[in-house]
Formats: sequence, C-alpha cells, structure tokens
Amino acid sequence: MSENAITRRSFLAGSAGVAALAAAGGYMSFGAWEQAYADEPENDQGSWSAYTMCNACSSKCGYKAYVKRGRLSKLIPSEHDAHARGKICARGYGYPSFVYSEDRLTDPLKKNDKGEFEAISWEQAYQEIGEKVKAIIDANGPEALALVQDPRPSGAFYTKRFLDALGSPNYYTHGAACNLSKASGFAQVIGAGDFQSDIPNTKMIMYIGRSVADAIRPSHLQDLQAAHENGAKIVMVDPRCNNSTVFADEWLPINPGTDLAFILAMCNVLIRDGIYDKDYVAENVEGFDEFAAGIADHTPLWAEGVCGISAETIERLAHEFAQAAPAASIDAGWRGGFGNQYANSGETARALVIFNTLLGCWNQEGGALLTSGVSAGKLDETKFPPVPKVEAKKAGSEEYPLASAGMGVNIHAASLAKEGKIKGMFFYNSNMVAGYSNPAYMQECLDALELCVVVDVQMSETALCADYVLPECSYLERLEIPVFNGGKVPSVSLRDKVLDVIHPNTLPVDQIFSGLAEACGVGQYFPFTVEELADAQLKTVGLSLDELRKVGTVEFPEKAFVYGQTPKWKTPSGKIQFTSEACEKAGYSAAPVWVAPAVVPAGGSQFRLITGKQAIHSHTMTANCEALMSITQDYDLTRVWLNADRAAELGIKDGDEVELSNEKFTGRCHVKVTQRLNPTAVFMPPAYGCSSKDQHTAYGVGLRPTDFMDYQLERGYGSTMAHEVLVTVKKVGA
Ligand SMILES: Nc1nc2c(c(=O)[nH]1)N[C@H]1C(S)=C(S)[C@@H](COP(=O)(O)OP(=O)(O)OC[C@H]3O[C@@H](n4cnc5c(=O)[nH]c(N)nc54)[C@H](O)[C@@H]3O)O[C@H]1N2
Ligand SMILES: Nc1nc2c(c(=O)[nH]1)N[C@H]1C(S)=C(S)[C@@H](COP(=O)(O)OP(=O)(O)OC[C@H]3O[C@@H](n4cnc5c(=O)[nH]c(N)nc54)[C@H](O)[C@@H]3O)O[C@H]1N2
Ligand code: SF4
Ligand SMILES: [Mo]
Repeated sequence: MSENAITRRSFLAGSAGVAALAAAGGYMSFGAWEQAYADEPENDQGSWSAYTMCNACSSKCGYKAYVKRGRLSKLIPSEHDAHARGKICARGYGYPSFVYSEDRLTDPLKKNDKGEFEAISWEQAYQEIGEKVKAIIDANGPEALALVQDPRPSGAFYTKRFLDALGSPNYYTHGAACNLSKASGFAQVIGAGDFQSDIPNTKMIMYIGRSVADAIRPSHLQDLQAAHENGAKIVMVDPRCNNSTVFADEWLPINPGTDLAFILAMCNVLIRDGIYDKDYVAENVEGFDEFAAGIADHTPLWAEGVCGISAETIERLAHEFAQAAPAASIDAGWRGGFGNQYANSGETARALVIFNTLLGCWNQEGGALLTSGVSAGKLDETKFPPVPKVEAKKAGSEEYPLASAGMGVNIHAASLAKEGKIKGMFFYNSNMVAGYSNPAYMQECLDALELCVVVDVQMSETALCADYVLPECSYLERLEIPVFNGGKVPSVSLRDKVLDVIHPNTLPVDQIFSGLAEACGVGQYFPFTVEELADAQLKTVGLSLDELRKVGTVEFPEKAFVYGQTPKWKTPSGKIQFTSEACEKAGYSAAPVWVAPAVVPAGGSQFRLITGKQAIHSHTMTANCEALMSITQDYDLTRVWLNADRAAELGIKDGDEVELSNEKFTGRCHVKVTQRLNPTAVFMPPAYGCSSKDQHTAYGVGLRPTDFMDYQLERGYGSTMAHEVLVTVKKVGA
C-alpha cells in the first residue's frame, strides 16, 4: 500500500470531519439525542430553524427543520408543499440521521494503480479531471462524454449546464430504470409524459401497478384516502395485494406483464357496446377506426386467457367505468406496472391513455387532469450567460427513438463505454451500477471508461467503479435552487441550508459542478452563486429568496387549474393520437395491440421475479441508514414472497430459507409464504443486497433484484425491462 493509500476508516480519521463526528457520536436516534442532553439547561445558542425538502426520494417533500445545539432536532412537514401537504413519510423522518453516519464521504478520492482510493485535495481532483476531460474532447469530441443524474433541484440545473457547456448531448436521468416507458408511451398519444387523476373528486379510479401506500408520496396517499372516504369505487390491479388495497373495493391479482391485454379488452367492451364518449372522440382523436379494428378480437374472453382476470370482471369493470365517466380514470401509475418493467410497457402506457380518452375524462372534474405549472422565466444574460445549444443527438436516440428526449436511455450510454464510444462518464446522485440493470455488466461498462467521476455522499457501488469520487455535503447542509411544482394549484418550494457543514471538505453540488466547469475550461458559464441564481429565478415570478426562505412554499392561486378546458395536444397532429407513425417505425403496430412479455415462467419451480417498494426504503440509497434498516431487521423485511399454493407444491414453508437462481445469479434468503401474490411470480423487496463493503449497515443484507437481471432494453422505448426475469426457487437443503 502506498504511503497515501488509505482505508475507509483512515480517510475518515485523517479528515477534519472527525471532530464533528465524535461530537455527533455516530448514529443516534433523535429521542436518544434529546435524552443525552436532557439535563442541560435550554438555551437559544445553536438553535434555529429553516425550510428544506426531504432528499430520501425524488418527491422532495417540504418541511421545516429545527436545530438545537447545532444539531437537527425536529421536523415539521409543510402544510402547503405540493407533495407533503402537512405529512412526511417514515423515510423522511429516518433518513436525516444519515447525515451523522460514519459512512459519509468526507474527502475527494482518487483510485490508485492498485485500485485503492486515496484522499486528495479538491484542487488536485479538479485539475486532473479537467485535464482528462479536455483530452477526451480533443481526441474524440464532446459526444464521448455522458452524465447520469437523478433529477434534484440544483443537480438537474448544474449538471445539465455543465454538460451543455462541454458540448455533449449525452445527458440522462435515471428514467430508463424508472418510468421511461410510461412517460414515452403517454407522450405518443397525448403529447405529455404524465397526468394526474382528480382522485379526491373521482367516482371510479383504477390503479395499475401503483401502490401509494408502499411507494409513498404523501399527497397521493392523502388523495386515495379522500377518495375512499368519499365513497369512490377503487380498483387495485396488481399481481401482489399491496398495502394500498386497504382502501380499495377490489384487488385483481393480474398475471405480471399482461396489463396491456386487460386494458385493451376493456377498450374493446367500451367500443363494442358503444358506451365510450363518441362526441369527445370525434372531436379530439386521430386514428380511432384503426385502433377499433385492431382490437376487435381483443375480447374479454381472450384477455382472460392472457391476464388471468375473468371475462365477466373485465366486462363489468368497463361498464362501471362508462357509468362513472367522465369522473373516472385509470391512474397514471408511476413505475411498478409499466414504468420500465416489460417488453410491452410503452404499449401499455399508450393503451392506458387511450382508455381514459374513451371515457372523455381529460380535464373533467373527477377525471384525469393535465395541469400546467409555473416556471422560472428568462434570466439576465449578462449575469447568467446562455450556453450555446448542443446540436448533436443524444446517444441512444436513434436506437430508441420513442424514448422521451429529456430522460434518454442511460444504460445504453454505459454500454457504449464498453464499445469504446463513450470515454468519460459523470454520475450525480445516481447509483447506476446497483440499480439500473445487471450490476456485474454495469461494472464492466464503467471499467472500460477512461474517466469515471461519481459525486455521492457515501461509497455506492457506482462510486466503487469511479476513478474520482467527489463528496457532496448532505441535503441538510446546502441551499438549492427552488423547485416549481405543478398541480391544481402550482407552487414553489425551497431546500434551504439547515445545518452547518459537518465534514469541512465536502461541497454542495453547485460548487462542485462550477469547479469542474472551471477546470474543464468552461467556467465562464458559471459566474454566479446558487444564492444569486435562486434569487434571480424567484424574481421572475415576483418573489425573492429572502421571502421564500421565510415561508418555505409559496402557492400561485391565480394560476390554478380550471376544469373543462381542452388541453393543447402536443402531438404531431395536434390531436389525441390513437395511431402513431413513430411507433410504427419502431416496429409496433400503429395503434396499440397485444404485445407479449419477453419471457414466460414455465411453472414448477420457475417464477417471474417482480419487485415493488417498501414504505421504509428508497431504491439503493436508504439501506445504509441505520434508523431505517433497524425497521427492516425488526420486521424481517428482506424476505421474498411466494404464493402459498405454489410454495406447498414445492414443499416450502413460511420462514424457510430458499435459493433463488438463474443464469446471472444465485442467492439465498428467507421466504414469506402468502396468498397475497399471483402464483406465477416471486416478489423481492428492492432495497437490499448492497455490495459495497463501505456501507457498513447495508452491506450483504438480503438479495438485490438487479443481480438477476440481464442487460436488455425494450424495443423503441429503451427501458430496462426490470421484470423480464425468470428465477427458479428451491428450498435450501431439499
Ligand atoms: N417507499 C418508497 N416510495 C417511493 C419510492 C421508493 O423508493 N420507496 N420511490 C419513488 C419513485 S422514484 C417511484 S418510481 C415510485 C414508484 O411507485 P409505484 O410504481 O407505485 O411503485 P412500485 O412499488 O415499484 O410498484 C407498484 C406495484 O406494482 C406492482 N406490479 C409489479 N408488476 C406488475 C405488473 O405486471 N402489473 C401490475 N398491474 N402491477 C405490477 C408491484 O407488486 C407493486 O405493488 O415510488 C416513489 N415513492
Ligand atoms: N435495486 C433497485 N434498483 C432500482 C430501484 C429499487 O428500488 N431497487 N428503483 C428504481 C427506480 S424507481 C428509480 S427512480 C431508480 C433510482 O435510481 P437512483 O436515482 O440512482 O437512486 P439510488 O439507487 O437511490 O441512488 C442514489 C445515489 O445517490 C446518493 N445520494 C443520496 N443523497 C445524495 C446527495 O445529497 N448528493 C449526492 N451527490 N448523492 C446522494 C446515494 O448515496 C446513492 O448512491 O432506481 C431504479 N432501480
Ligand atoms: S415521500 Fe417520504 S422519502 Fe419521499 S421526499 Fe417525501 S418524505 Fe421524503
Ligand atoms: Mo422511480
């Protein structure tokens, strides 16, 4: 080991952060912390409060954070924040303790020739990364660079600006591993990637692979509860009886990957029986006849054989919908059913918005709403110089022409690294290696890069593949630019700095990317501070940073949504398109018809591997949070679910240890035997199986679904097809 080579513990010990950590005493619950200081007299020293937003998932719920003795002491959710609406979830309360974790990154790190990380200065990191970026651009052009980030307020702005300034179009979100197919499929039909059902006013709502009580956004959960209390008919379509079903009238345990057949059969009934909104369709739709002809044989009886829901139920539900319309809709969903899961996810998304169109429910009270938000206006160009537009096309846009341009196909970009076409990649708040596709394959891709830079707060699996790891301060230690939220009443919320920086050698995202830009020779596009940018953005909507700091959230009631207006359909024809030339070119039928999932389990000991969120964890990022992981341990939440009848056939009992295997991976865990699961599936919680030893709480606990995945992408749409995975299950020792 070279003189400077360090282990994780020693880089921690060598940093100035050690004093702060010792003071913080590692992880302590808020209660324990309060207790430890219970005898000390109260005083105002070191006490203050600020409005911020949770960072434990992309919902970014707003709350007011209170600080006592310089340490976070309590959180009060913001009443007016669009996503919190006065509540935050367990992750929101538990995750802040991670700020005090001993596993936080404290210094910039560089991988040495032996593959070990050494702490280096920011100056050295910037200088070396800058030189490498310039060399890559000189030799290969800026298109050889790519960046992946999870859309956070400042992150989205600074990382995009950085890449634009370098002249690279290869900017990606985590979308291909989340909701790319949904957003892209919707866009083909209605010209928008999302909509929101008017749930509090609905008479009938169906959720297809969306569980608001597990995959939480507090506002969504409150809406579902309101609908339930208002007596709405609520239908949950999910191979698994998820926790939202407590609010539902019906649970339909559909065969995974067959929602397309189910929706098309309901469309078939509406059209066959003439109970769709004919006037609405005549006025707004292009391609109705072609669609109707294409699904004439997609009858409920046919669908029953595919999706496992009886023809009678499909007929009845279609009629109930027609009766409730226009105060009825299928919810937009998010990821679970057709966000990125199957070979037919994009086509399922198309079918879903076509079904809602047949109900004539767009922008109707209780229907499905396309709301618009408020956004920051143009800024003073002398202070915020515009970056020249990048003309080149994003890598993957030709191979996956249906993928929403804003998201792109992130793992395709990584695969180009293996082919030597992408040479340098940046990751911000993204753990591609563990979460997007097969980790072993992802690692091979990143290993092929000339330069890999990861900005994180802990040693993620992606960071382990990096040449340079740059430590960001935590979300509670930084101010970010404001977040403009759409909805019935648009609003703007702020993530203000709550805590003094705990590890002095960590920096916020704005400074990191401004510093990188400077080192790469494009610093002229960053001659402003985040305070100046936030204030300038807010001024364009009649506010200021100081004003927003005082209240956390400001609503724009004058821009409130009005029912009954027909939206401007941003499609090629300006109409709702039941047919799409782009889809046809990509090899699909112009109007959606049945497309089978890519794999089918053979039965016996073979199952389809599916996943879904647990309310206490997010993706790969929270398993290393002791406060949240202790709940996992208390309730034995790493178990995979197996259908009780299938388990009995295989001689497997509740609590048994089983082995799951396929050609990619073999692993063991305990099993929960239940009637709450479709017999063709095995359900695995998605937050576990961390393979980074530097995450001391998460490492080695449970299994990780991506380990069983292959590198594969949905035709045209480019999603990762996360549920097109087969595994065999056997009892250990049997
Ligand atoms: N607790 C928690 N909440 C979160 C997040 C988190 O990480 N943790 N992340 C946020 C983000 S980024 C996202 S994308 C959303 C995700 O929000 P959702 O899409 O609601 O989340 P999931 O739990 O992945 O999937 C929902 C349900 O889909 C079911 N499902 C699986 N396969 C199929 C299928 O073939 N058909 C149907 N009909 N259902 C199927 C699963 O059993 C699961 O119950 O959650 C957000 N909220
Ligand atoms: N195994 C698994 N894979 C999944 C999912 C899953 O639940 N499990 N969910 C899927 C879905 S729905 C989505 S949206 C994507 C999400 O994919 P990502 O957006 O990549 O989310 P995470 O996997 O949580 O990884 C986030 C990374 O950001 C780091 N991080 C946390 N806070 C900060 C911060 O303040 N600054 C910086 N710079 N980094 C920070 C975390 O330590 C972590 O390494 O993953 C998809 N893939
Ligand atoms: S839903 Fe929970 S974890 Fe996500 S931002 Fe809101 S409080 Fe945080
Ligand atoms: Mo997601």
